[in-house]
Amino acid sequence: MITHIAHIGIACHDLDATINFYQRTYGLTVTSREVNPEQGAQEAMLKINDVDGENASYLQLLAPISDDSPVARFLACRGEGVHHIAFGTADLPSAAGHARAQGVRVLYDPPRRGAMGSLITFLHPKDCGSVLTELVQTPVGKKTLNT
Ligand code: CMX
Ligand code: CO
Repeated sequence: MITHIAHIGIACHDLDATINFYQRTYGLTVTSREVNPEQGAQEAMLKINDVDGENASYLQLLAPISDDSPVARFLACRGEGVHHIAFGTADLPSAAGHARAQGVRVLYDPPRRGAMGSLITFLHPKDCGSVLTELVQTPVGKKTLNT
């Protein structure tokens, strides 16, 4: 079952400049900044709401660290903008299995490591009305890798 919007992923060329825009314009602050080599991206998580724990919502700002990464290819084809939406769930295998049973391609099985110690998988955008969709499970009682 999906419980909340975990984050909205935004692709950008310059991570520092984009963080600065969201700080300046909306007063958002960076909860976590990390590099995910497997995803070929450096990223910053900016918290949107006041909810702590598993059900918080974030903006995920993404810049590529390699030219053959999904974010680099997206930037080359479409330019900066919304890259994906991420739904939160307490049971990722079940949510992914439910989507698969509807004929939606699940890209990672088993799930991989996402931002802040989460487990993630993606649903193919061609099966989701051209929306790249991520499913996220945050470890219970754990807000970030560092806590
Ligand atoms: N949103 C919507 N459609 C997208 C898309 C996106 N982000 N990325 C690609 N597509 C579409 C393309 O427009 C293309 O459509 P057309 O055939 O109509 O032109 C189609 O998907 C295939 O495009 P492609 O460039 O050949 O595909 P890629 O090789 O880039 O692969 C995908 C697409 C979804 C399999 C790949 O981006 C992927 O594996 N994504 C999951 C991983 C990821 O995005 N990681 C970064 C975020 C990490 C995180 O959130 O933590
Ligand atoms: Co994401």
